[in-house]
Amino acid sequence: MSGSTHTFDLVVAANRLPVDRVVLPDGGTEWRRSPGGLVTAMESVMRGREGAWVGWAGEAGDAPEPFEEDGMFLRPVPLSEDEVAYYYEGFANDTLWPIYHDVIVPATFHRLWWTAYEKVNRRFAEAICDVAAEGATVWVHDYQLQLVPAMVREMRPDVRIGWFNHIPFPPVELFAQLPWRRRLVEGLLGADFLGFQRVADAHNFLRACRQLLGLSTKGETVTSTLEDGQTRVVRASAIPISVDFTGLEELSRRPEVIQRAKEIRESLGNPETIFLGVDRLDYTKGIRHRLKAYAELLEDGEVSPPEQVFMQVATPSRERVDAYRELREEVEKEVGRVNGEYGDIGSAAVHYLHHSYPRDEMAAMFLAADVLLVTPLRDGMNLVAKEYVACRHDGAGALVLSEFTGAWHELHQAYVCNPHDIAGLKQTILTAMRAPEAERRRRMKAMRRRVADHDVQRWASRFLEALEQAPAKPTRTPRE
Ligand code: ADQ
Repeated sequence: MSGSTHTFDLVVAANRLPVDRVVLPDGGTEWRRSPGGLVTAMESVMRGREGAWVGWAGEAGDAPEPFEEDGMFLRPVPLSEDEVAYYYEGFANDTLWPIYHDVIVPATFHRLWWTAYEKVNRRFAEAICDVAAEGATVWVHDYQLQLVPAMVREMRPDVRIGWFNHIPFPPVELFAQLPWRRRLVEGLLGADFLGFQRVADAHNFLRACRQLLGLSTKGETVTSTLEDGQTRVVRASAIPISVDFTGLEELSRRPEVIQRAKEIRESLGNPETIFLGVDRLDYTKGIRHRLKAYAELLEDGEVSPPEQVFMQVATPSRERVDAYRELREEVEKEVGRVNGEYGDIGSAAVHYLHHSYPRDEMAAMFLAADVLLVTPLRDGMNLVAKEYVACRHDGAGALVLSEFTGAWHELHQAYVCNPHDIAGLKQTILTAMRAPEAERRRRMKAMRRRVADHDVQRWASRFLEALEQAPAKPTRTPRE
């Protein structure tokens, strides 16, 4: 903290704060650090720096007073009930999310939602400016806050602004559907550096600048002319996110986690093969396609319980948005049908778990699973795939991975699939299941090397380095 003004050299802004309010058995409440990868990554870059985090605390209504948690200054941003409905569930999750994920479900356009999005983005920008020290570095995250870079720049030309997109950036033909497309691009162009998961995402953004705003681009940079006639150059590059490899590996080596993995296998009847799916219950994750392929394999007699068992963990998500409610109903109906048809007493074909789990339980599931099925129709990265690889310190396990994930661009040794091609997906699942142990180990070893080398700490430091040097191309670090 610099003096009594409470300003910081590094300010991170994301829709959510990195903590959740938990109610204790005695009725009291406390803040608990959320276990996500972003928080871990930020921990490593905030260590030794004076850092603040601006975000929503997760409950509608008044925001708690700013507070400190584990050496990080947290500045809550309030959202009213209507703003949660219009800005968050509406514009972010029912307009932008479908457009940015190939319109797997149709996007909804409401001018009222847009107005709330603008208003909330402005509130975030003001909160950032409040806590940013002179010349601070501001790192804005994700599609909920695309107007924030330009708003902060207008108020605080002294700070450096970076933005990272955790989800895909859509092809211009889809992005162009948005009535507010120009405003979104202009919002982002307030940044010095824009980070994307894949090279294709950065290219899609640059193309939107050219085609929709008539701006000129060169390599990874786009140049815009300001009102005073001066030009600004912004760099847009791929900096793929990752996981805390060392932390996950350590966790999965713990004797109690290894023991728990054994118990999971036992409670499933020690099958020959455990297939696992772990996803937020989201239509982008291809859960329906996966279930369809698995149901057909059961029908074909290629897999059957108790020798093969499929465990699908589906985290509850966005349950107030219609498309998510419908997805949950469909998935649960299909699981019921498949179990009714192919399960037996004490031997279900599909184990469906609609819960959130602590990190150690997730690590035990990863260790217990012979084949992880990651079949999204579109996914910015997919951290589950990398977490699985990081947890397999035993070198075993196989990964079936959709070519429509960012992770596929790094994990080429996975068993690749196109989830739309059900026949192909079935074949890939069988190939992964039947592959010789040596081949599976060889593939896992290569993938582990990749994730160990490109972990989340490295992602964060690469992003900050690119931001510091933008619009110039960052000089390569010795590890690259
Ligand atoms: P998500 O769409 O949420 O993230 P993903 O990358 O898979 O997708 O991250 C999900 C996280 O939640 C993982 O860390 C996973 O372990 C955890 N998780 C899932 N189910 C869980 C459960 N039942 N209990 C506990 N934890 C669970 C968005 C983008 C992705 C991008 C990330 C990060 O959509 O494409 O990879 O941000 O940039």
